[in-house]
Amino acid sequence: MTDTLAIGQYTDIDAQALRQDFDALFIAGWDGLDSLSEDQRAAVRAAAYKGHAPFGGAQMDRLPNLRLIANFGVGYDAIDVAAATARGITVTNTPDVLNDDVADLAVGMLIAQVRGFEAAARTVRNGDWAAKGDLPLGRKMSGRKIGILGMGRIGREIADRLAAFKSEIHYQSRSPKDTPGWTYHADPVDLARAVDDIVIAIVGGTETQNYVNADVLAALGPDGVIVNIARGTVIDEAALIAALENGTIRAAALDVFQGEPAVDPRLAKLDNLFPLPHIGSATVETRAAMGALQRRNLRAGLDGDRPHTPVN
Ligand code: 8YV
Repeated sequence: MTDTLAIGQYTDIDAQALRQDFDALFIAGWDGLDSLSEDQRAAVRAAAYKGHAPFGGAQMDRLPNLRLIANFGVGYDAIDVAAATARGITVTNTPDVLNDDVADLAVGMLIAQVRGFEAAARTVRNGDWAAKGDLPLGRKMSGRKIGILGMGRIGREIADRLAAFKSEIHYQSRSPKDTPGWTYHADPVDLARAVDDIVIAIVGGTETQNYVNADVLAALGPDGVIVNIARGTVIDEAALIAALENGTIRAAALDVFQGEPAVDPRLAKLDNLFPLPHIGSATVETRAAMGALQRRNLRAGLDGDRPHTPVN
């Protein structure tokens, strides 16, 4: 009986590797646990987890011999790490291998909204360019003051890229970091007041729920663009919808949403929102690297070695 349970939607390549290297048993989601026998559940020592549905104590208790949860992704806010630690379960994630992709996406989304790419593309597609002529002007991207919320590994990659756009970088995080002259703010409202645009790169979870609220949006102001590549929970979506509707801020670009993949229809229909379906790490190269790191963690954990990238 296999000791590895793969939970979630895997690509054919990852599924094949998990089958070949670990003889993994697959379930698409938590409902699938019911289809396993008690013996199959008791045999599971390692879970390869992919997805954003909560993985809490209740699920862990149905796998009584679970010792490792290897998450496919850097963010592990879906996993109750305290519950895992209390049960002697190690949790791992896939940091660093996706930093470039997520940072590239964040910068692309920011430029798209500062210059107004989406509205502009629409006028070519619907004939408005020929019928109505030129659009109102966008704003110059180079030289804007950008605030990064969260100066972790991904935040730093975003800031490094923006330096090439002659941006003045400001950031807010729990404590000041060693940076090449970027300006630290202890408070997100102070950050918003000091910059033109904000890129959100903080971790998700209960600690950062609605961190970007109506006060932050008001402080950013009517020329500001917000980009979120972190987690949907980090923005108060009701406040964002109001701010986009009444011009409190100019535009937003979101790769993540509260309750995704369902998206609030009021948000989805706003012309000044550029929405993407959580594709930050979605490239062939990066997803291959994430899968490989997940499997290295699984191998180490099952062999009784310390995994490569543990979070507890
Ligand atoms: C997802 C992500 O893991 O790494 C993260 O934290 O949010 C993504 O890369 C990916 O969508 C697979 O679930």
